[in-house]
Amino acid sequence: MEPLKKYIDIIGFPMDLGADRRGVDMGPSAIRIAGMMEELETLGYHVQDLGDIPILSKERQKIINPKLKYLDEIVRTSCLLAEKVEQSLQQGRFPLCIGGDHSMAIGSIAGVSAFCRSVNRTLGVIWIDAHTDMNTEETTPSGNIHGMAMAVSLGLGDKSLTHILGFAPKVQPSCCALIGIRKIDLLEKEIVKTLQLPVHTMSDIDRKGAHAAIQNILQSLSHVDHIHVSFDLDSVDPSVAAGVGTPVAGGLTYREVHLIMETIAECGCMASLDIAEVNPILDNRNISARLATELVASSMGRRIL
Ligand SMILES: [Mn+2]
Repeated sequence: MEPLKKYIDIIGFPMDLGADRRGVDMGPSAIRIAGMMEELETLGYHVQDLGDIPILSKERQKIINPKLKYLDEIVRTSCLLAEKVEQSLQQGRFPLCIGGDHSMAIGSIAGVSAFCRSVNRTLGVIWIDAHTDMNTEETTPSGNIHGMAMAVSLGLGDKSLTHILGFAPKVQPSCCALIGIRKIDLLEKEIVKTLQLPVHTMSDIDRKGAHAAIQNILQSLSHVDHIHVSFDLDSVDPSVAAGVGTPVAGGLTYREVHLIMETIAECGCMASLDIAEVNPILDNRNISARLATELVASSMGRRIL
């Protein structure tokens, strides 16, 4: 397992083309305003903010395929993000991607996977989310690409998405684990079952507890060399985080989600991280972005005592 990196690159990805509801493109600003950089510096990291990847707004383009909305711009910008992430890892730094809707993970995981390939490391992905994001253009009810990011990383879906940086899949199903899940579309369920994707639903957490669930995940990934965590803020209950892209009732509590992040930090195996779906328009005085910032700190080693 690779130890936590001392140097962090913050990469902003102000993307809202992957989702219907507007506002997540302001997520990177909200997270910066919440003090992400200062929080990490307090923990002793050297932080460099690489700024945002420029993305064309919805007003400046048309939907060509309603089953893959804004595909071209998402592919173009995902490539840019993937290259930035790969570069950051090549320089021995820790890429922290702040979004933006969860289609961001298509690019970030592509970059991490390309790096792992080049140095012969096995990649593992922990997907913390209310949704499995396992749709393809054939199963999607909405055509929104943020609901396809996990599937794309596993090599399922449109080739222009799955083959970013020229290869697929980016990660194997047995090297993934999903947690916080409570909403899966009907056809999406079939894909999840066929792939035997390790999914830890909210009812699993109700039964076993959040700590046991994340420990189980970390144990199941003990064979991988690099763990990428893709965190969708809608995994948290809307009563705690209202400012998210797609709120779903019955999510992780404030303490459960911190405990999950603290346990990931204890294992010392996380080598890259996404924070997605912060929507300041639906938020109340930036509470959700502040929570996102705290959770990053917990995952990077902040302790109560
Ligand atoms: Mn998601």
